[in-house]
Amino acid sequence: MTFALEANCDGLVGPTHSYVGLSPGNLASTRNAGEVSNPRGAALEGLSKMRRLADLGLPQFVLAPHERPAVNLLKALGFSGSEDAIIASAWKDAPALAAAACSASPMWAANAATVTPSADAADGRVHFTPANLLTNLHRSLEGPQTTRSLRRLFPDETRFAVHDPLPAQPHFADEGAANHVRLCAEHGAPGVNLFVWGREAWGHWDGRFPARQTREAFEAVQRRHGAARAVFPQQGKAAIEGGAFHNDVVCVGTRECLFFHERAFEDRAAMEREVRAAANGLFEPVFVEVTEAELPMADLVASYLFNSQLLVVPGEDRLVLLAPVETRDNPRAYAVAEGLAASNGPIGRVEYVDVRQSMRNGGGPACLRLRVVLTEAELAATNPAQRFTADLQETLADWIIRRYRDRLSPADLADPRLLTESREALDELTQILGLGDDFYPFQRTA
Ligand code: SUG
Repeated sequence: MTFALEANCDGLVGPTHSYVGLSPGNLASTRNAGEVSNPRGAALEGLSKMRRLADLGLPQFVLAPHERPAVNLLKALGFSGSEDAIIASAWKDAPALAAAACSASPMWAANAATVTPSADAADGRVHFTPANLLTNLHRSLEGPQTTRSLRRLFPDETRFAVHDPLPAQPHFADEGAANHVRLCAEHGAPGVNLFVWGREAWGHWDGRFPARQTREAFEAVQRRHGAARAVFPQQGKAAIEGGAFHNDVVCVGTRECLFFHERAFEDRAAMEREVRAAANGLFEPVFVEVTEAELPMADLVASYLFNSQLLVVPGEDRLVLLAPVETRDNPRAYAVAEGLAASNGPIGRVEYVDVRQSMRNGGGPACLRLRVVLTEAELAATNPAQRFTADLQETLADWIIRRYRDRLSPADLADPRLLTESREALDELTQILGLGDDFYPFQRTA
């Protein structure tokens, strides 16, 4: 076995972070629609979380926000004239389209791609399939820029394969790593890959909320990546119904530990049987299940207990759960979390982190990061300018404070100055993160 570490690639919050209620089935997004956001505060919260991970000794990377407002979307939809005129007429005639073009949703990097580490991939490279995110208009814009972004961070094609997103077709609706869990004895050892899907492409979906991931999408990802030891459990319909729009709202796994809610899987017994069979001879999976009686779905969604980062921390035997402060503030979720740490199970302690700005759009600590298991040689082949350090934190904090607003209402998204402000900020960011001068669409047409 080659030694490997798990790196976290966090999506930096963009200057248009806002509460517009764009995601049906994501209860926080719906509930907070119309609120005033604080893009500066949100971006700084994200930086503090990255700092905490780096301080724990884990490799941490920064992924750049995407260009927003996405004027190219509005142009494609028939709005014409100068960019200011395009934005103004879109807000006047089709505000839902204009709002979608402003979303800062690429911050939720767990949805950026599905990743297969080299230990599991048939050709020994690290494979990425950027998610097409086609269930929601505002997220369907992300795939091409995410592809570009991952190719900058993982440029060496002898070690990394960054595929194109799956065909943008409802049969292949794909939300990336938010629905993928990898269990293993050690990060560098062969793993078992759980590809958790919500609906079948040719099946009938009658849920109140969308099932965002198809089985066929994940089967295609598994084939492309040559991902070994794959199992395909179905998401619990009751979980989606209760507001768990991604599996990572009800489940997180690391090393041999799968930590999940009783509603997470449609057929929990089959899931366990299949995971045990796939892990046979490699490791003994540990299933840590929380029942509905211990944590009702409503508290689960309010606390985001399972949307935590479950970490192997150097020097610590047991896993560390990095949970949102909402877990600490929910008596039931807090009791579950602290009870786990006090017991003799795989989770040794819990830390709490404040990402409230993101949480109000349904994105907890686990949503904000893409996990990438890397050997030391692979780690050395990444773009060094995107590696998070105390110096980079200082540079980015200064950039955020100079460039971001601390108040943004949904109506402010129509302000034509926001386009110029955002572009100037992102143009500077490409220098900071070593992304070149052709990273964003606006840089390529300038
Ligand atoms: O896709 N929210 C995101 C949250 C993504 C959370 N990611 C994971 N669970 N991995 C979503 O629903 C809300 C944007 C708005 O409503 O303005 C939003 O897109």
